[in-house]
Amino acid sequence: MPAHKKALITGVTGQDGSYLAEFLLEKGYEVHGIKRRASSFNTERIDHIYQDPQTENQQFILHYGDLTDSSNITRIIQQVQPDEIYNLAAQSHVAVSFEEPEYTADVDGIGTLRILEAVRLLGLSEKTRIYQASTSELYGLVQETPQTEKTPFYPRSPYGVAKLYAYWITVNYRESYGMYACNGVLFNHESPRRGETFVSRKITRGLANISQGLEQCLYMGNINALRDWGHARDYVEMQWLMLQQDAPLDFVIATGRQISVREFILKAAAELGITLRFEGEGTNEKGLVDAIDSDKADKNIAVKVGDTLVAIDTRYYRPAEVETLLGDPALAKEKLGWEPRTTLDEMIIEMVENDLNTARKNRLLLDSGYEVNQARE
Ligand code: NDP
Ligand code: GDR
Repeated sequence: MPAHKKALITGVTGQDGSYLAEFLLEKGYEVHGIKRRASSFNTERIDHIYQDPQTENQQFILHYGDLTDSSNITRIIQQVQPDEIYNLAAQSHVAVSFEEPEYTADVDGIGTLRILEAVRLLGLSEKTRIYQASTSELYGLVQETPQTEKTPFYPRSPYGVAKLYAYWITVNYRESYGMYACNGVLFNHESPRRGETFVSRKITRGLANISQGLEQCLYMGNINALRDWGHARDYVEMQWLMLQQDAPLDFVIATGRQISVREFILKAAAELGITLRFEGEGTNEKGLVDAIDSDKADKNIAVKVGDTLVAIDTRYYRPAEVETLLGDPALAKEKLGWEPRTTLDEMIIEMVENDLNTARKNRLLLDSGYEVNQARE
């Protein structure tokens, strides 16, 4: 690789953006990232790799920007002249997309078009390769299992629909203008850096807090949903690999295994040594979480707060749900030589350890008479 290949990452402050920036810096890239202006610092995930603008030979450079602002995006791409663009920025929360559908369409759908069009208009179509963060949410109401690159799409949320537009506009620019642009259809991937309101992190953080007496109850939505969960650190490597091929191709990235949200809760609880308790109708012998039944929760009979540790709160239900996702990563294995390294159990242990550390620190602070304020939703 020639020295100082340049990459531009949108969404660099997010989970994937932070792992990808680390990965590319290690590979010797000059990495540019787009961060949003916020009223408080929003760079926690990348603070450890931050380089002052005064640094000699600065390799990690941040730009203020927003995918809703075409002129800003065009100017940054013109200035950076990137060899590779990783479009990771998105309003990425499926449930929130039902509350902010128009904004989600603007950022997740049209935002992708803004990048493709900027590259085309700036005459960079031959130089700049583009990775689009596509998603298993495209499959939505699944038409076949496991899902492959050929499975038909049927998105079930404003997020999924916006990402469907982004998927096809990426394919369209590739076919129309010969651009090296491709979609990574990634299944759920998590890590200790996962946003706190996604289900995996909500579980590990909530149960870690419960184990330290900082919270009493974990309120969940549809715990029967099935997902194919991998580790974000493994998945960003594939994002890079997809841009190093002779020709652009879209790939499914998944582990090929699925478990339910309910099982995820039980695994995290076991790691923390918590016996989950549930009091209310339908208590059963196997483990009290098994007694929580989404259908009953609809009728408001499965929830009893008090010393209950896990309860269903229908506020976390979605207007339309994606019940089951299971990916087949055979093509990625064959053509990219890619396989996930981290097992689900290893990932859960890593996430639990991280959240337990924080919970213990907060416990210590509280016991020493200091206030602890934690964001909740
Ligand atoms: P995160 O939510 O952790 O990160 C999203 C990033 O996008 C953040 O840096 C966020 O900035 C930024 N962003 C949000 N809105 C805008 C905007 N209007 N303009 C510029 N930047 C914006 O997501 P992940 O890292 O988990 O996911 C990365 C990408 O991959 C997303 O596109 C997501 O939809 C997609 N994806 C994720 C999967 C997963 O399981 N994680 C699976 C499949 C696809 P800020 O920090 O300021 O909020
Ligand atoms: P998802 O991830 O919607 O698959 O999108 P999320 O972790 O939010 O939900 C996974 C499943 O868990 C169920 N669930 C809950 N979800 C949340 N957030 N909170 C709860 O309390 C809760 N209880 C049950 C959900 O209903 C769902 O079925 C993620 C995002 O990263 C997207 O950006 C990405 O495209 C897809 O993964 C692949």
